[in-house]
Amino acid sequence: MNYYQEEMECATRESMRELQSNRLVENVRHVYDNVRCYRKMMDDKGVGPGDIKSVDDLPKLPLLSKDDLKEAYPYGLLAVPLADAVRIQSTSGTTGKRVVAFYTQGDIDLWEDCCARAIVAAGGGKDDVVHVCYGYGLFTGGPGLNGGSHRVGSLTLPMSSGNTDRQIQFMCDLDATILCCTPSYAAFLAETIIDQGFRGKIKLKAGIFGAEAWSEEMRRDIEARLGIKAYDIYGLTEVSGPGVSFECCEQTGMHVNEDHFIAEIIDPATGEVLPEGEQGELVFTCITKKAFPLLRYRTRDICVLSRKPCSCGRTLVKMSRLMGRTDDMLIIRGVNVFPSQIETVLLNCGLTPNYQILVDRVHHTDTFEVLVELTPEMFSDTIKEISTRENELVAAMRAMLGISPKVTLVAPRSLARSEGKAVRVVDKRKI
Ligand code: DLL
Repeated sequence: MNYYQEEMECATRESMRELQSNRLVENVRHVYDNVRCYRKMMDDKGVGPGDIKSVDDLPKLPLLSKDDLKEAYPYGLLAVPLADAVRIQSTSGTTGKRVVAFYTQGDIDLWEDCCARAIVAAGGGKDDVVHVCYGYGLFTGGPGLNGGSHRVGSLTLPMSSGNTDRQIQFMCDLDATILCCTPSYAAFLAETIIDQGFRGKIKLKAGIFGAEAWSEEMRRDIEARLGIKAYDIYGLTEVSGPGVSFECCEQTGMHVNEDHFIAEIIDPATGEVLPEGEQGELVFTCITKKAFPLLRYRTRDICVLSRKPCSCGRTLVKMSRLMGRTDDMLIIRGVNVFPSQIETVLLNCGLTPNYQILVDRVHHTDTFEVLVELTPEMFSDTIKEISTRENELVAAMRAMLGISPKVTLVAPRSLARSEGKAVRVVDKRKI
């Protein structure tokens, strides 16, 4: 079994808790002393740094939300002198609000270590050629995996996103073995590689895909098309970037790098901490970062934590695949709908994960339509066959969601492809 930092990845529960407690006490003091707005939040809650003696005291600290970050923009949460900060990264702004995160050189080093753990867990080593087509620049995907790949000593291809033909040419010519990109771009690359007859020329063995939700069915589909093992990777700009957690060979959830980030699950409505195994909102506390060390940050991501022993030998707690976000959950005619549920239905019915959800409100009633691409093989079906297929999809979606959308099958390749995160939902009700 390969580990990048075995001592941390396979630590006993007791030693990890002790390490976390020591680091927590130190970082709470650091934040209290250096971040005025969080000090005020602690003072308002009547809690001081002296009240935090171990991980058990974590729930005493106030929760921090994205709105707090917005209010503190740009420098309000910077916890070190500007002279010690060496870089910023920023969110893609999918919810319309940008967040700027700061890093010291030490913060970047530990972030790259986290990404290196993910690459090694996916079977990467010095002899590998790591093809990174996450975006570079403000987005954390490219810089994070690039840095991790350097740490591992792999040959790194800093491709960034875009120019699919060039991506495929480099992948073939340089014998890339590990592909890093969003799952939707991996699916598009797979489609193009097969169409252009390059399937026999690629040497990929693994993919490290994250930054957006994807289903188990989509994983199996990409694995089969590219002949690889596909690993999930999770992270968010506010907490550093990719590598907050990563998947191992068991592929049953992502190990959280607990020596750097403490994970909790809370009830999104009440803020109460939920017991292990219950589904709720993921909250992170950074215990090693210095420039932007968020404490009890609400991610809005919904998942479950599990400490069930893992066959890979890692003892780091595992978070499940995300079940959605508290803010991408659509409420259509009063029913909760997550895009991931629709994706599962499509893949179960033999379709591709190329779809778009259109929601609108007409005469005070929500309209709900799903555009779904036909596969090239289905495109030659008769109108009757296509209409039967639409009806089957409506029934399968009704069974999964409890409400029926209008399903419209469209021509293969007619929905826009994304090189980064895919746009799955067009909700006109908000406009
Ligand atoms: O997406 C960081 C990243 C880059 C992760 C590359 C993995 C790979 P943000 O742009 O700040 O950062 O978006 C963070 O994306 O709160 C989740 O909602 C979502 N997300 C990230 N990874 C996953 C994943 C990067 N594996 C937000 N599965 C997070 C589902 C994910 N959603």
